[in-house]
Amino acid sequence: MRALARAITLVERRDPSVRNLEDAIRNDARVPGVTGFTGAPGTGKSTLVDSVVTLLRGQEQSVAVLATDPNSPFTGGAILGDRIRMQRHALDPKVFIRSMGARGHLGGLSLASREAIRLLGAFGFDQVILETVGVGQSELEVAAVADTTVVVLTPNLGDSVQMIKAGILEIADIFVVNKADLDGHGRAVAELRTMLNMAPKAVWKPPIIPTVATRQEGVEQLWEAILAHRRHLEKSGRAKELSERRLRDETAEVAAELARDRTRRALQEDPTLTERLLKDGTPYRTAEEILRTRTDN
Ligand SMILES: Nc1nc2c(ncn2[C@@H]2O[C@H](COP(=O)(O)OP(=O)(O)O)[C@@H](O)[C@H]2O)c(=O)[nH]1
Ligand SMILES: [Mg+2]
Repeated sequence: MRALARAITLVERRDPSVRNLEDAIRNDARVPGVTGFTGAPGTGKSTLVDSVVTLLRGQEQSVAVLATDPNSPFTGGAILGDRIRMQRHALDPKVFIRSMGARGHLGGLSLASREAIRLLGAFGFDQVILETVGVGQSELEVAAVADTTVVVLTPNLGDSVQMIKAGILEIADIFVVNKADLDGHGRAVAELRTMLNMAPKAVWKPPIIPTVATRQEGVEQLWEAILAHRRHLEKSGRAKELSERRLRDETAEVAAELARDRTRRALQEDPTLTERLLKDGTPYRTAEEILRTRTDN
């Protein structure tokens, strides 16, 4: 577990040595199921994830939770509230809980989580759960990494309006309307259903699962829905398509990262290059020249 935590720290920092990890783990072909939980802060994602972990442990499955926080540069540990909330799993060696930040650049979060998922697979984890904090870009990144994306809403309409604005409805494979113990829950579910019925017909129709995360209610139904979605991905050929697309996308993102690093280094190390750039004001030409002529990495 220490080794795993250390490796994830390297991945999170985008340390160049992660490239060597790849060779070490490539043959460990285990691929964990990856489920993303996303939604506005306070909707109950962490509570729900904790309940899902309990359910999975009851089935003897090992599970890793990565809580990604796009707002922190990187955290290297669990977000305090989540650590407290998930404390009951703290001593379970088959549960790994970790919060991850991105180093602030676009794509950093998805790159780091993809590599972390590979590591978790190599360490034998059956299931990986990603929880994202906040609304926006990070959620789209997480949806690109997860097999199944669960969008968590509550009877609080503000949440849903925010979701629609952020384009979150499109990325949902499953909707959870949590806090079913609160007033207005039935109405929120009905409104969501109406909204979904207006969407263009798709092969997969996202189900709406009501839950009370604090009482573990609806959690089994939620897991059933996740498994049903996974079966749908397999049967329709979409799973294969997604994993191939992910590898292509990831390669392009890694290439962009390497090129950026190489360019920064070249400009740092070569004062005449920098001088000419400043004098001519030609970033495109300079970048092309660096990528054509510099091969160190
Ligand atoms: N009434 C009610 N409160 C809930 C439920 N699920 C979570 N909460 C509470 O909502 C608050 C935010 O939960 P948390 O899991 O931290 O939300 P997150 O920010 O989405 O991870 C906490 O005080 C939870 O106890 C629920 O089903 N019903
Ligand atoms: Mg949380």
